[in-house]
Amino acid sequence: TALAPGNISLIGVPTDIGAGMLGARMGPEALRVAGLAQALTQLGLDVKDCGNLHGPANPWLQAVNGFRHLPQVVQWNQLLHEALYCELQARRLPIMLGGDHCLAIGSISAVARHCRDQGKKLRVLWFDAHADFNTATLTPSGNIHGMPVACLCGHGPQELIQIGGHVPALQPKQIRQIGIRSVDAGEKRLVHDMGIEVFDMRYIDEMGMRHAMELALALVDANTHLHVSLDVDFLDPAIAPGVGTTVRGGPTYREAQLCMEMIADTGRLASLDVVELNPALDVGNQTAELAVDLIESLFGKSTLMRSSAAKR
Ligand code: 4U7
Ligand code: MN
Ligand code: MN
Ligand code: MN
Repeated sequence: TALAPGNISLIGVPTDIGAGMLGARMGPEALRVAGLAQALTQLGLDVKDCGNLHGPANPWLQAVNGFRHLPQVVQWNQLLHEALYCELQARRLPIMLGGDHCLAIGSISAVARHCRDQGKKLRVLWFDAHADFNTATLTPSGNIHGMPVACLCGHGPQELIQIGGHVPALQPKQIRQIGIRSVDAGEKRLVHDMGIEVFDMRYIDEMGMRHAMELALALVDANTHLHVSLDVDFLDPAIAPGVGTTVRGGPTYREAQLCMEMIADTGRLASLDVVELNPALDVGNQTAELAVDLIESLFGKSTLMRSSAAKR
């Protein structure tokens, strides 16, 4: 199997501007303290830590017209879009260290722009307990971390949907959602109408993670840019307590490892978001350490020389 690109860039985005709880701003530091750069270096990768982006503070205001902190969310995402696009242009593999999930608007719009430049196909794997497909009228909270997929598909405020210059940044058919188990009523309708392919927990219970991932990765080929957006609340809260929006009944440690290993096997991983880690809610630094462990698998740590029998 092909190897992932060897040059990694870490981009810290310390903000909780789109979340309903404070603390995700500490995510980048917790991942650094858990040894992310060292772990990747150990795997033979060349790691550059670009440090943190600097954006507006979180003013902790009420929603206005269905959105909380829209101007600040726009600013953070514009900064991230440019920084991540630069790393992609330099042929590096960016890892965005969030921060809350509203930041996927900036990161994935940059990835989509890069893929358009390069004539590459894009596949986005969205690992999350939530569908993140709310709009101003559907949202029960006004928190923009519940809206990034809708925004990327062109449903959202103009300032957010046009960050990458091309509206919509993404087509629903480029997205696969895995681990979903909490979707708001109106959001459910929209996800369905948009035709997003969802491997929810019910599907994973019935069919197994291996089958779900085989389908999620189907047709990924040598010309595909694979982007992983990992919301840490994807994981079962028993193993990942350090998130603001826990939903019980998530994937186990082994199921999550299998996801990462199957992605590593494709050799097509080209960008990654790690978001929604909230160190203020963690037990020790265990959720950050688990995230680092999973990222190591994503970059091939647990991949042994597989026999042909094991591959079947
Ligand atoms: B996350 C929620 F109402 N759907 O919109 C909302 F349940 O990035 C939660 O996936 C969103 O963690 C969770 O506020 C956003 C809520
Ligand atoms: Mn999310
Ligand atoms: Mn989530
Ligand atoms: Mn969350």
